[in-house]
Amino acid sequence: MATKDKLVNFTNRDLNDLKEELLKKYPPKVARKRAKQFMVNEATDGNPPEIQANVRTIPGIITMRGCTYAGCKGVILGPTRDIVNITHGPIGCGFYSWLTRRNQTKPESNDDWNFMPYAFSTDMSEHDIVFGGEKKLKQAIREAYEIFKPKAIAIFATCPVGLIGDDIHAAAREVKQELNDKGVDINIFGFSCEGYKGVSQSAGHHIANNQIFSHVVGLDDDAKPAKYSINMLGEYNIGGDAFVIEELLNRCGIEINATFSGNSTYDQFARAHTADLNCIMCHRSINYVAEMMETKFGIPWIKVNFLGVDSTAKSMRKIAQYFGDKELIEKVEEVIAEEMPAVEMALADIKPRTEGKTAMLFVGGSRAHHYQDLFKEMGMRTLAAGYEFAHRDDYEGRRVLGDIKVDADSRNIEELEVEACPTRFKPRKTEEEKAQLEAEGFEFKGYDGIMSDMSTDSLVIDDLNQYEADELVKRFRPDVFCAGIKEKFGIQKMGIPMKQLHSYDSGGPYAGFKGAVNFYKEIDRLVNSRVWSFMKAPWEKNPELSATFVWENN
Ligand code: CFM
Repeated sequence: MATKDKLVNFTNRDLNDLKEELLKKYPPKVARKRAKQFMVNEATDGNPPEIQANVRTIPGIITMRGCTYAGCKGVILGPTRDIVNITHGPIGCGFYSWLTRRNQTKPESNDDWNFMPYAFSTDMSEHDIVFGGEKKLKQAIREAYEIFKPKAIAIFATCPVGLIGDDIHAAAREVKQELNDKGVDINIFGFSCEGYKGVSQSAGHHIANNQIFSHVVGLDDDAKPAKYSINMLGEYNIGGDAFVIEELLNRCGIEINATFSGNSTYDQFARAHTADLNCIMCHRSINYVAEMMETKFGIPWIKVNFLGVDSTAKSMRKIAQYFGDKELIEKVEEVIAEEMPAVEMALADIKPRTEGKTAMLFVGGSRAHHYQDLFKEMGMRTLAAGYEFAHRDDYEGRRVLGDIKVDADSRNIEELEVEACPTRFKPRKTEEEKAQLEAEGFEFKGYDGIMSDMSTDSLVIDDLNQYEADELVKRFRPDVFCAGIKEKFGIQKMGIPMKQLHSYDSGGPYAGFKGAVNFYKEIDRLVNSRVWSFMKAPWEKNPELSATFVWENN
């Protein structure tokens, strides 16, 4: 690989030149579109540049994105252990979405079902596509009930289901009625999350949240929340992150009433409306639920981040400040103080080796941002970052929400009309209490985008593709590249360590204080190992071969 061109000590002019050079490879129309999604992070009037996001990937580009079904079934519903998730579609959709995300769960007893290791599919075949698959779907629901007797069954539509028009919602209603009539207490609902429905996974998150909100949240009015009861939204327990966060908060006396959806259960969703605060970790995937719960039940929401030591401490203090009790505020400080020595010891060891190293992060919707805190703590610089499917506010901050153009693809996804519940709406704080908190610097419903946290001489790129990823690696030779499994081996073959930030490879947890220490150690190991520099592609060992590798010579 050409290392002679490596960009070091570059200026924004160099970055703009690089952008121009890379875009030249595209046909003019494509280049014009990419130019709006590939930004040098230069601020004007203190504001980050406007980026185009959440629009269709240009055909022909090898995108890193997934599909709407993946966002709905895999991301949002995947981590809930006691709902039987049936994929209505060909077996491949069910198989490839089966346990591929490392969301962990911990059943509380032997009676506590965990359906996550199962793959439920209607296994549609040509006959069902031609003559309709509803009969088979209803049969599958009945069969799943007979065998497992779950509290709930969810049905997910794949692409062919939308194309042939099977009505999964009617099938769900019919079998639910049939079972309810027999005295069975079961909830059955469907998700019209066909893969093509939106431009990415993001549409699937929205569809999933709408249905969970409509069919489950608020069903259990008997739940008795603890004194300091919160819901954790947008934390999916990848590699055990949610376990670390829960343990940390429990030690402070804060109870997690429901998680959406790491280590979650059906009953948690049903009682979610009884908590006193919603904390949002990954805003991108779940802001809808927080907004709807605030309108319907009066629960305020705040943004939190448990990735990075400073962010973890800040989030814990913010929750304590919200409840405002001296006893809780002191307990939180005590727990932070207990955790800090191990963090300081780890940093003292690894920082001399990681300081000054560089990273690139391209992940779905919020990790490319959140993980920068951990790199900062190690003294590392983020050269380039971006999301697969986030929206403009995730880049530029919530202030741009009103300016986001609603296009046909977004209009395709239903927006629920939610009103205050006549009997259960209960504001958790009075307007005066909220104003008082805000006067103390407390922020409700607030988050800044990735851009304002990144240096002005970095690149921010939406929906990065294979060609651009390869070029970035060749030009910058970062010390570590963070993305997902699809990118992993291409990057490693170029001699650069690659860390999966979706699945964490086999590592984690990385959340909270203990997770931060794990992450520091892992990155130290990667950026200081020489193993990847021994990688030699066949054409490097034997230059005559290079003529056969057209992409290398273009
Ligand atoms: Fe939120 Fe996530 Fe992410 Fe995401 Fe995802 Fe994920 Fe992700 Mo993979 S919910 S947006 S849809 S933080 S699965 S746990 S790692 S792309 S950055």
